[in-house]
Amino acid sequence: MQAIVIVPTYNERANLAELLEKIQHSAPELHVLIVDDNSPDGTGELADQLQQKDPERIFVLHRAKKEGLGKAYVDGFKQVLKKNYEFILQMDADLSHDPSHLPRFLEQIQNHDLVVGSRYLHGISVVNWDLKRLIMSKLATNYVRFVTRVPFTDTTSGFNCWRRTALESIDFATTFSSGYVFLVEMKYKAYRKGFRVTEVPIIFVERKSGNSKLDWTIIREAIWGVLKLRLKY
Ligand SMILES: Nc1nc2c(ncn2[C@@H]2O[C@H](COP(=O)(O)OP(=O)(O)OP(=O)(O)O)[C@@H](O)[C@H]2O)c(=O)[nH]1
Ligand SMILES: [Mg+2]
Repeated sequence: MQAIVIVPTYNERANLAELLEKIQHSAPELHVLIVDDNSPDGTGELADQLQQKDPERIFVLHRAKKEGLGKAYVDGFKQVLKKNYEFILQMDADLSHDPSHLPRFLEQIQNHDLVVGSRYLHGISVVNWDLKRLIMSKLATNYVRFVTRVPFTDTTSGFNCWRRTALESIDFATTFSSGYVFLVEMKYKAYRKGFRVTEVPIIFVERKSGNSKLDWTIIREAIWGVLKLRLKY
């Protein structure tokens, strides 16, 4: 199996070692690419140390500065597409995405081109979110479905698995969003191109430390970003 998971990190020093251990436990053959944006808490140095312990399986891409999740992913995707990986996963570093779900993605991608991890496939599978956050996330997902007509129950999910051909079809030179909308933009483009998409249920656990960064600026950007996506593509 030639598969790799890309994990973008910004100040994830407290979570990274545990995450890598759990990935190895659940999917021992899966390679990992950590894409760190020069985190001030030293996540990048820790990533290098972990890489040196397992250089055949763990890789690190250091970026100069924080530019948002989307930009980090674009660089990560470009790097892995130069190698011969057939399946490319993406997941958060803060343990919100449980690596025990990985085998399910790898199973489903055998006969699909994009597998989306959904928090809303069977009711709501989110742990430790307050009502406000839950309502905002559900509203966001329904808004995206309404505007773009994508069939996903979780349109903003960041836990996904791509077949190489689907990922290659996305022209990263024209991806315009850097934050949450990037996750919507990629799913929308793959769906519009007719790739075989499906969802698997995931349980999302809110990070234990740190506050949510969701604020009105992000929400405003997301509302416009999704409209722009629908109008442009
Ligand atoms: N390289 C890089 N990674 C980022 C950046 N912003 C966020 N990340 C990472 O992307 C993943 C998702 O970001 P989170 O901060 O968990 O976003 P969230 O889950 O919506 O918000 P929280 O409620 O704070 O967890 C995490 O692994 C972050 O470390 C960035 O600018 N650059
Ligand atoms: Mg998070």
